Amino acid sequence: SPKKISHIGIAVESIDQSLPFYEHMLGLALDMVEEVDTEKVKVAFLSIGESRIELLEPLSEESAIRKFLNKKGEGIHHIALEVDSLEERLLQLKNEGVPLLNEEPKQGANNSQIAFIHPKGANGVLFELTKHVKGSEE
Ligand code: CMX
Repeated sequence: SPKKISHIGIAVESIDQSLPFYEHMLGLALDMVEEVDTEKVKVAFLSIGESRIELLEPLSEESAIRKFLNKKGEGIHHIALEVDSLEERLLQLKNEGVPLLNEEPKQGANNSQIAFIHPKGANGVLFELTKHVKGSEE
């Protein structure tokens, strides 16, 4: 079973403009900022206990985050669960008929492997499954 909430993703128009609230008002520590080319997003991770908050800013008009912002505005975008074996879990979900956005793991932020469950199969919530890859920074 999943180990913990890896992170909660929040879609923002601008990381630069959003960060001060998370750092100075909420008092969270910034871990890192990274561009994820495969997803056409820039992300910022802030630690909170064992989990993190991920701010997502679109880098292109084709980014899923751009579409989300245009349709719904800023707000919670996804919940990411940390799993041990991503391939195994995806196969299991596929066999159960759960709609997956990608059946094969893809490259995520911080050298992780990720996959998404379609929100229509999960009560309107976009779930990401993520596997921490050894050697990447925690
Ligand atoms: N949470 C919940 N529901 C969502 C959603 C989200 N984040 N994004 C879209 N939806 C819903 C929409 O409200 C819509 O519902 P209705 O049909 O009831 O109106 C439905 O899903 C389809 O939405 P859409 O706007 O037409 O968008 P698409 O189908 O083109 O894309 C999705 C939606 C989830 C398939 C797409 O965003 C996707 O592939 N996401 C996975 C990749 C991703 O999000 N990458 C960014 C994060 C990267 C990272 O963390 O590194």
